[in-house]
Amino acid sequence: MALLNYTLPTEGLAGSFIDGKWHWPDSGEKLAVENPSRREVICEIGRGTKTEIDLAVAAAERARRDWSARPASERGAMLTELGNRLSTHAEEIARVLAAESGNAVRTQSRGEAAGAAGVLKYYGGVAVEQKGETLPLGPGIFSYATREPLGVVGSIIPWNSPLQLGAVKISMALATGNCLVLKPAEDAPLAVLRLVELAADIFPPGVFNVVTGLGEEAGAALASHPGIAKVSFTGSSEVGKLVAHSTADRIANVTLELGGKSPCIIFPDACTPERIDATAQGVVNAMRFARQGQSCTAGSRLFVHASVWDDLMPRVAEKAAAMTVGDALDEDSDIGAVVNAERYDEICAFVAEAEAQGATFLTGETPTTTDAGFHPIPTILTGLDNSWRIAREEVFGPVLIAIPWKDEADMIALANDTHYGLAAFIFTHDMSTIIRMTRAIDAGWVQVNQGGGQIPGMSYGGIKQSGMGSEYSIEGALEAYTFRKCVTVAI
Ligand code: TXE
Repeated sequence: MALLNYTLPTEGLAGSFIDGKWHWPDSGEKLAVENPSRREVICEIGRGTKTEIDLAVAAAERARRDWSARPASERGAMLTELGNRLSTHAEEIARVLAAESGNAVRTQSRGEAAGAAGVLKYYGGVAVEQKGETLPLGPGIFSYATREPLGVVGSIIPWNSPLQLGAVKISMALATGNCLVLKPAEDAPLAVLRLVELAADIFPPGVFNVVTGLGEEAGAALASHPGIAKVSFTGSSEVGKLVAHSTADRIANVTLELGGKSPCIIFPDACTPERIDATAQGVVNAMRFARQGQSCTAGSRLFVHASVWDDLMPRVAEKAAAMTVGDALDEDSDIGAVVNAERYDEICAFVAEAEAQGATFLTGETPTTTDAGFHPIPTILTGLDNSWRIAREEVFGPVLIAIPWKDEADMIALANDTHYGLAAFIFTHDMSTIIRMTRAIDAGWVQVNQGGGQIPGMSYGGIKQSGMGSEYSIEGALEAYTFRKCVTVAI
């Protein structure tokens, strides 16, 4: 099927990739993948279940000893090759990504395709850094430790950055000598499947398997599979807890990258006439308005010093309101569509509830459910209480709540009054304030005077209910995907 300059493995259908071959579920059952900008079905994927997970885990198990015995440089070269192929096909894959996820092609999907290639190339390069340790115990004895792969890894990814997260999970597992069974999100599996096509003749059969299907079927079967030594999950805190329970039942290793409710904190010195425009833009970037707010790091709680509120907030509201919302494949769109009806309706419900509780709109309005695409409007709310649901739960939509502050200690207490701890954004140019605030805020990643994306090489992960373990760096991969095998030799 020619789809947006993109050809799927099978005519209009895409199955799983197991043991180096495309596989259609024996049940023949399918799931439709919809373009959320247009509400039209663009492809059908196989509804894989425990049967496919069992086949994939068995294939990975057969492949893993040979794979882990290969030189790290060889494994790294394969990841680099996949990264190069992704770069060559980046435009085509970015369009698939925009069509299935709703992330606008110009502002988001092209950057994600480039970022995913960058992740593969980074891990391709650092795979050789899987170094061990030695212990000087004296003349009669020598001790060392090697970093060994855990075995077969099961990775489950969501739909908000499917290609980038697919690249992260593939890279971290394979660079460290593990084999992988990956389950993409049912809403946005196609860019990942295209990546699989590119990878098909690079990796030996069984090293890298993908099973498409529903979370509660294929996902749950993967997380609870006794042959899976480690589960790496990115998604909601709710499902993250289910995954953690299933791994606890068999004492398997787990990495969780869950939600966030990140504070974005503005100090007066970031709002001088020369700086205020960059600060307003930084707030818009940190909030991830261009990603429909569907980012776990989104700086969705804005704390603005009361002395600069009247100067800054109109600028932030103006920038948000000026963003063009439209079809994700339209080059004019800054903002695309929310991934599906359920997520869209949830955003509508959050905003309607806050409005009923008395919140004021600085821009935006309560969205209404639509038969056209799921296009949300950038919305900024104020006049609310930290106990409200909109202030406590992850909205995962372009909805920013703004709170004025005067006393720093009170503001810090509010900023930390959340069960999440993924990211924080601080806007100030005073070094003492930067150091004081980065120490005070509970977050895995603090950005100062910017609202950028993840960087290969820099560990990324949260604390509290935002998860455990870190990704994007070789250090994170070694900690989370290997164990130390210690050896003591009497000489
Ligand atoms: O996520 P789910 P949903 C948050 C965000 C969003 C909310 C719900 O707040 O509004 O979660 O999104 C698979 N066992 N984030 O419902 O269900 C599922 O198939 C094993 C933040 O889409 O967690 C998909 O592959 N797997 C987040 C993946 O889990 C299961 C990104 C994520 O889906 C499963 C996404 C089960 N029982 C949502 N149930 C982030 N950290 O960025 C589902 N899955």
